[in-house]
Amino acid sequence: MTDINKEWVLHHYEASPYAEKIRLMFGYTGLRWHSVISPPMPPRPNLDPLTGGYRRIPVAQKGADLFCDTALIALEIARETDRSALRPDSLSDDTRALVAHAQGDVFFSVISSESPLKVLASLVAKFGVRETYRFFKDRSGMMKGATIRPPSGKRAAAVISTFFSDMDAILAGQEFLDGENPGYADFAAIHPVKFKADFFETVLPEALTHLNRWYAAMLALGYGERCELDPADAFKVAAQSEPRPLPPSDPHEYLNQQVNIAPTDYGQVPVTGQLLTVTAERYVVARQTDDFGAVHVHFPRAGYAVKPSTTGS
Ligand SMILES: N[C@@H](CCC(=O)N[C@@H](CS)C(=O)NCC(=O)O)C(=O)O
Repeated sequence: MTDINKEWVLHHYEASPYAEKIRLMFGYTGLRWHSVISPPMPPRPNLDPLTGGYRRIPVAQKGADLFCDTALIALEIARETDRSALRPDSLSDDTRALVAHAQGDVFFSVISSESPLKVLASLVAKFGVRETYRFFKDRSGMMKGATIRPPSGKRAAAVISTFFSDMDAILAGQEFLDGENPGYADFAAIHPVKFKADFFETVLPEALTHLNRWYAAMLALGYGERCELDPADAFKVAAQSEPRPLPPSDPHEYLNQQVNIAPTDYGQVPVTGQLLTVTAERYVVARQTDDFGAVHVHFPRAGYAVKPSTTGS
């Protein structure tokens, strides 16, 4: 008999590339997980009450602990399954640069490398006209305050084709980016590739045989033991659980204060809570809620900024 309060819940939507990174990690590690489907854009009444408004997908939950950002979720999976190769900090300098490129310029170029008409046709086919309009409005709003400038047009097309051929060249000499077995880099690099293939229903260039072989091997990892869960049950899990014990904190100027924490790159919607713990790898804030009691929301240190808040949680 398993205890759902101690198992992974993933808040995601099927078409989310970053969620695919984690779903495949669940497949590789053979973990059992519960899937809660979120809408592809806010409002997310099934998730915001838990996180306090973090706007990106995916979010992982275990009991009354919420984990934002796939870098931190990967770290949790690596620790739980004793696979250090899944840790983001296990990468060599070269592979770290490849991952940053895959999840930055390549990820954003997937859409911007195609003609606006083709993008529109794909979106309308998936969402219908009304939702496509909402989607454009949402994503352009999300990118308004962004500190990154995604490539567009010809430059974006070149980013994609160069990335594919660079990957093919690396994979000519090794099974996976991490060597004989998949590691963090493989999961971080496959999601923009799959995004391109799925979104535009295209196949990878046939001549890139190593890339194709790796792509098939990665997808063959599957998604582990996935069980569907109603959002209300994920709420119950949080309400029935206490946040897990925290590691000792490093000193921090805002420790124990009410803070706003937000990504520094895009989707910078802040989460407000009491800053409980700061370690080399993460920030943890506590939110006191009427519906679930205390929940702890975890963020990676890298790519997130903390500021004092003047409002309550
Ligand atoms: N650094 C984040 C990036 C996540 C991200 O960009 N997710 C996309 C979906 S794949 C997103 O949240 N888009 C806006 C949205 O879904 O509201 C992570 O690793 O989790």
